[in-house]
Amino acid sequence: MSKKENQQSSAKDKEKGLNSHTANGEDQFLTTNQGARINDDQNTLKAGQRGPSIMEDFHFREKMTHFDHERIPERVVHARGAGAHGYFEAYENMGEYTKAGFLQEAGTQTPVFVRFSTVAGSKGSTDLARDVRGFAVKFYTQEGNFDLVGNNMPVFFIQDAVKFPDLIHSVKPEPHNGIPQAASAHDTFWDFISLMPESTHMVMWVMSDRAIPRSFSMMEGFGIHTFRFINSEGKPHFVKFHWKPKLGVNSVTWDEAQKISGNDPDFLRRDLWQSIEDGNYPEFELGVQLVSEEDEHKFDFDLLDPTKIIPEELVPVKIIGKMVLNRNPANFFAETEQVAFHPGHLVPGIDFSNDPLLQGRLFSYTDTQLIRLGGPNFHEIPINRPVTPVHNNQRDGHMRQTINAGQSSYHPNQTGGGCPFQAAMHEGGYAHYAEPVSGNKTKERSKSFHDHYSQAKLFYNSQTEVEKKHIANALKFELGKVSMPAIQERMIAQLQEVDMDLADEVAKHIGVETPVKLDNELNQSIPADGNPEDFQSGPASPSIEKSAALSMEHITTDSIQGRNIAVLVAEGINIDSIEKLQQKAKSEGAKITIIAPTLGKIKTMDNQSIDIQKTLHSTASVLFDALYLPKGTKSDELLSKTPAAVLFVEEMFKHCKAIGMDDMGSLLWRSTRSAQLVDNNENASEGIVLNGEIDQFIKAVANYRFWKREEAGDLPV
Ligand code: HDD
Repeated sequence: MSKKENQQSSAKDKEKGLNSHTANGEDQFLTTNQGARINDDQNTLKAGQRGPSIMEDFHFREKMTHFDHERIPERVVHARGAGAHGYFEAYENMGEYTKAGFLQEAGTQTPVFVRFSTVAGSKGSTDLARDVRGFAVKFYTQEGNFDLVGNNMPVFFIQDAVKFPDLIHSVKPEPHNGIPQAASAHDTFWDFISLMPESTHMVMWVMSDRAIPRSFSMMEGFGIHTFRFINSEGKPHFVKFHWKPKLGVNSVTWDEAQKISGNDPDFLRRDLWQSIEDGNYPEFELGVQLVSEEDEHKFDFDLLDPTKIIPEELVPVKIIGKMVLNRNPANFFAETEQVAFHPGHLVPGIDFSNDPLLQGRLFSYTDTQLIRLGGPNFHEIPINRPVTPVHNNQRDGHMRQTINAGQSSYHPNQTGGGCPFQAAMHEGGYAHYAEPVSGNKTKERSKSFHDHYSQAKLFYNSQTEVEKKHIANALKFELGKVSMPAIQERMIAQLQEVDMDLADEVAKHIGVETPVKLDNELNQSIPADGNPEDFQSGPASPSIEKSAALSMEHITTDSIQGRNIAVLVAEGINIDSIEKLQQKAKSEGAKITIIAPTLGKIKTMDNQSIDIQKTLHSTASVLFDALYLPKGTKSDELLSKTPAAVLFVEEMFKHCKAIGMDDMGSLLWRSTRSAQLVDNNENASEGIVLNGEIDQFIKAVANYRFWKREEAGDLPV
């Protein structure tokens, strides 16, 4: 078998491996765990029909005991998530930079399992919390598993892993009352952040709409840390990993996020599941930024500092492959819950840098799986198994599956003929990059990590006016919920370092007087014996003014794949345009949902009938990407008198989404305040298609948001 065939068969190997552990009760008898067939699963064994239950009922005891132990601890962070299977396909030979086998030949496919997640909320929290999203990918390569455990934002809050427990304690529900769930808008989070100037860059990202994505398939992913690629000659290159979504980067608004959280807390998980069921497979391209060892110090930031990006203007992103997610898990617990990622799962050709956040992570992930998955054998759980053989002298422990035959469980040995052998590098043995290191043992932080504001400013300056406005609104919401004035003041002082207008606007809203003088002593990230002067960040001076890649508005697509278009109807509707729209949407991977005041079938204008999928009470405008109003005199009149229908249209308008209609004289449309705003303000009319032109409407759906409407006037919804 050629190397390529070998790689391509690994997708099948992984599926086969999972299938061999997959059970399906179809056409089977109900049994106990010992395989005995069960005759009665409806009643416990009793002494007489109305008598006490009897201990002897082994079926009842086994069933109940298993149930009592069904729960495992949720992840301490990233507890809520959704997973999907798929494959990664390399575009070209990357041998010049890395010897990693899965990146050596165009067309090589590697099976992957991906888990997207929120960070702060517990397992049952809402998908649309304002939060970072986890983006973890497990590549089942022919050289073992490679895990790229990233987020949807390219930087992190802290520079050193020792602060991770503090960061997470501050954002989690407050310890005295357990409130709030899945929200950063509370005192302890902002207290910590305001005392950690290094978090300022990340705060800008988290306050942007990137923290409320429209879909897991419409967000970027980042490996964040600088890693190393090593080629077959041992030559290293620094590398940063990027995932670029085929569907562009889109988010919802904060008003929508809050309403979606009530209407469908599973919005993002459902969207991922449904897209895969519908055959609209989410796709991301993998990109790398490569920096030679010689260029390590040519930037005005430290490559090892995880609060910094390498602007794409300085080092372009080279696209090297794509990932397609094409299969839903068969069982949420077995796969999505039990999957165990680790940034230290590497293959030859990929290595670490000395980023102190990355180095600390290398300890945490195995440690957390030991408690979460109950022991040292979690690598044997089917979703975690590599497609390559596993042989070593690790033995025993809770729930061991492998039956390790033979006398020898140590190395070197004669009893086992010296097996299993160590692998030389040319046989694929992993050898760590021999980076020269020297220095005193010290807890100091490098001075090259002290600039906390330049890239926060670069990010803010790179946003469009609308994006800046949304950041300001997010800060008003979050800091407005903080009850301690001193915390609010410290945050305004941080914002002053980024942008004076932003700081002023937020300060005014929360009743803080500007300018606030930053009290250096409050920066408690300084060690006990440290001199505060040594830890002072200088004035923000980004080396470039703006970076287009930082604004979501520049990462768009013409595709309407994955979008959900609402169509409002009632008795007497004309279905001609619905059919046209349905065909067009389907051919482009979008969906339409027919919504009416009641469920069931309704009669159309020409006495046909159509099925209603949702009612105005069982759904909400915020769950859809665009709206279409077909004509029909009777239905239009009815809907115009239905307040929920009017609200639906107003909200669609307010959230700047495309609205199309067959007839600009639609009574429903005319009865909204949105229509008046459109009549009186040109800015408000963008994305409103009044002439029944389906192609024009579809173009507007692809454009997605028409932010100018936000300037046209507030709607009272
Ligand atoms: Fe982490 C989970 C991503 C810093 C400790 N992390 C976890 C997951 C993702 C990330 C996506 C969920 C994986 C899954 O779906 O199962 N973490 C990141 C990124 C970081 C980061 C991108 C910074 C660049 N993490 C970080 C630090 C530490 C941890 C600094 C501790 C020193 N992370 C953990 C953990 C978790 C985890 C406690 C909880 C569940 C798990 O590992 O499997 O070990």
